[in-house]
Amino acid sequence: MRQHRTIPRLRLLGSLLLVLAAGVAGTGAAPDGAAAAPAVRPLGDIVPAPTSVRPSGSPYTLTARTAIRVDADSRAARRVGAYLASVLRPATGYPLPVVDDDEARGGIRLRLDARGRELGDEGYRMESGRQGVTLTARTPAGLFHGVQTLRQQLPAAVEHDTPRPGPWTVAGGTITDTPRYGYRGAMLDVSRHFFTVGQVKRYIDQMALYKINTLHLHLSDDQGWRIAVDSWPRLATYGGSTQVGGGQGGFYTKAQYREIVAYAASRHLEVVPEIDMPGHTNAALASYAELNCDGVAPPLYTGTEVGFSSLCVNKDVTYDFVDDVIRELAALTPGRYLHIGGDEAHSTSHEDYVAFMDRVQPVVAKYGKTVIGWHQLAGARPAPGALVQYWGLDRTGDAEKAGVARAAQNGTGLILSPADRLYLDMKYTKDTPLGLSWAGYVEVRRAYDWDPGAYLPGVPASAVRGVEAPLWTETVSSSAHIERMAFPRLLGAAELGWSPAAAHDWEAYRQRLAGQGPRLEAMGVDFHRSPQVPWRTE
Ligand code: NGO
Repeated sequence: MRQHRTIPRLRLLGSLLLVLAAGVAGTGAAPDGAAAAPAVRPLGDIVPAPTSVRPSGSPYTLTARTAIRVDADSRAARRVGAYLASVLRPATGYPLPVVDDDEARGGIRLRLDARGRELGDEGYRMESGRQGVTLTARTPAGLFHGVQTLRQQLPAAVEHDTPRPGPWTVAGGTITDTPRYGYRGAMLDVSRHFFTVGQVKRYIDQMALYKINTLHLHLSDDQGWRIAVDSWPRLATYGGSTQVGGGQGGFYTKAQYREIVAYAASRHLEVVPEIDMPGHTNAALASYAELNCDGVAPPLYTGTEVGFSSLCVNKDVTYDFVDDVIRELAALTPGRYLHIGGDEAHSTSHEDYVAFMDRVQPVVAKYGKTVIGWHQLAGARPAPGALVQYWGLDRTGDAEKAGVARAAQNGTGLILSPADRLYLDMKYTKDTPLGLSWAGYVEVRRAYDWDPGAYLPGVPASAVRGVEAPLWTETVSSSAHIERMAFPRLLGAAELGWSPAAAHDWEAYRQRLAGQGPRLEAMGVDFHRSPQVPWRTE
């Protein structure tokens, strides 16, 4: 109910504030009226849309004396404070010391308060007024998401890495905000093209700004194996030695992989590693002849066909291999999930596929992890607690959709990644230079304008655990490419995952999205300037 009341109010007050903000701009004008100060961004004019927004009172303006105050005994709050300072210091040029709560007054206060039940595991409240801004959350993740809101309420110029003039003003009022779904993911395919630790970190930072909390890494496929496995070393050293188009590929050492996981954790993202099987395994089959039914290793593969490779389902060594790989990967994974792929096993019979999944899923459980599989797993016997990731499209047959719905009715959780909505590798239009188009063209509106809660017929709403935007990289080979395809569509996925269904509104969304243009620019992100969005300048 609360959502139904607050959202229309948000819009109304939003427009009111735009008018007010114009007034504020007027007061900053030079005598000749030439140089207007920048307007204050209306409270709630952010992505994803918050649950509840109540503008009131005066704005807060950061100064060179602003401190970031944290509870004296909370290292977790201090870490979030240090992160906030590192985000705000370069553009403001202010020192922004992180201090114990009682050492300063006013300014920015970060409070962890275990009693705020209504804020859940990831929610926060932001209260701002003349004296300062207070963020309250039950968990460090909630505080961190609150920090992203505070950041987006500041002018876009705050994203620059060199000093800008300001002023750095946050509108007054209260935002109370909790996510719709606990799983809000983005996937990066590091197999078709390899991406360095630095490139992955850059993408993680961009995800965090929009409250995405899961990074799914597609670590193996026909074209490359990207994670070191001590018990089967050639997987990485040989299987990782090329990529689509024949480039040199690469792989993560265990230390590098841990670095990615730790960096993601510092941004409150959980990493979900995927080893795709039994199909999409040419890199592994090329590395070890014994994994092939005929005992002959195929050559490495650098094309973009799918569905031609399969592990040998009837050989025992296959399960030694799977056990070793899952054991070593689980040991690198503090997160709950291990993704075992299972898509497009066109070279495996249905019977073999089911038998394979019956043997492999318990191995994931044995090493303490929960299975995620692409939705073809629904056609086998998903293990108790398993999640399936739906990647079908509008034209997917009813029988396939019904199979997924049946699994959901039987307790299997769903992550929604419809290819004709959330695949970030689909072209925006026929003129998009990068990307594929097998699922059609996916412009910004199409990516955003659907409801995950009512998407698949017959699926109980409680089965939907969230959404994920996959970026397959057959045509994507640099950070600039990633950003061209992910932005701005990733923001739509983030909003579908976070914001209440009652806030879903294309008109309102495209206005807020327009305000993210200058922010992405300031971050050096060269995004797709969709004509569907009235991009702003600041
Ligand atoms: C499919 C296929 C991938 C491709 C991708 C390209 C899934 C789950 N399997 O999605 O191998 O890279 O399409 O869009």
